[in-house]
Amino acid sequence: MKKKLAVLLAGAMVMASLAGCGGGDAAPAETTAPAAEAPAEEAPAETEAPAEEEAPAEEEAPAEEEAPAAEGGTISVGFAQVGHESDWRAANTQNYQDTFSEANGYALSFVDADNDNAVQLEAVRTFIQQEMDYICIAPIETAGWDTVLQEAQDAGIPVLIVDRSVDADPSLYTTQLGCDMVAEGETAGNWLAEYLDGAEAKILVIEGSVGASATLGRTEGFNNIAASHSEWEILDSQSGDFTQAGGQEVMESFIKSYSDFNVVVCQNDNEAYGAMDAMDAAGITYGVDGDVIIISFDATHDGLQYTLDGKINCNVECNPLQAAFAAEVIQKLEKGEAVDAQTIVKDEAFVAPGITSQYAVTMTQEVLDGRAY
Ligand code: GZL
Ligand code: ZN
Repeated sequence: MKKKLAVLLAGAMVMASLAGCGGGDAAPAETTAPAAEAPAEEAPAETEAPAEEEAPAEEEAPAEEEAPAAEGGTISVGFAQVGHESDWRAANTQNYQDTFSEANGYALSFVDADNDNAVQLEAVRTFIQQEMDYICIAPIETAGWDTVLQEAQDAGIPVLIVDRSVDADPSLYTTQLGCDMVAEGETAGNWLAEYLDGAEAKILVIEGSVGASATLGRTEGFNNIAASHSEWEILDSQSGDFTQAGGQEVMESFIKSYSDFNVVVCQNDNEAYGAMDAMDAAGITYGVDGDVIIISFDATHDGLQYTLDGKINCNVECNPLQAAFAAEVIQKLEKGEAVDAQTIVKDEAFVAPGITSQYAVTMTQEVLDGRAY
């Protein structure tokens, strides 16, 4: 059967894998048993987004995908990547290039969209014209995707939304995979509440790129917790665009405007490095022995080194090694198997030595040495 038609039928069997919500009940087995095969002429079934009250299953990284069956030939994959704004992004890109290698049976067309929405949309349209077997998109922003996703679907090309998420009809793409950004924001807030133990907080937030689901989710999650702490005040929140230069620039402007802050939330490690440079220049101390608490996200190697050194108090991980999940989806579709509509990539949090927390692992050299990125 022509590859595209086989994939369309497989798409018809796409199911959401829902894990039971909390409360100790064992999560039901993932619903990966394919529905009755839809007749060829039917469009793929709607891949209902998981119902609000049920969370998709959290996944451990699947084992390295073995090379696809020789008779399947090379699988062409177009990947429209956000850009090269951060260490996290570099690790994520490397992981995709290592996984979707020729040796593993893939022909990867990679576009670094340099944080430019127009470039990213253009890249996806080019992949459609080139009749890629699959398209992966790490969306710079959540908005503006319905039209081009419809074009890809009309062309019979399955789309995987990776790393971040889109504000589009879920039936327009095959799967979404990435970390739970709202949960990451809530972890940061819960840790801060535990650490402050009722003490006042005057908080500055250096947000990620405007309109990115990582920014929106981390902001929403942190604010969910801040809402129940009247002793906290969020003085200001500005985008540092997930870059070190952006973090430094925003922190310099914050220092000019505010003198009484005692918490800085940086929505990724590179912004935290920039914020630390700005505070160093202004003679402001931070970390476990300083006046200002720093919370960061990503838990990249250097970010965890700063956490181990006590410069960053809490670092919430977002695992960039996600390509194996995308390869698993593609391998399943190649075999006509059902795939999950959403995959949440597990992550955790880390705190500086001397801090113990129910929400995070206390950093040690062994923890740092044991990290994969
Ligand atoms: C998170 C990812 C974010 C990282 C930043 O999944 O989208 O984008 O937190 C990166 O480092 O720029
Ligand atoms: Zn409180």
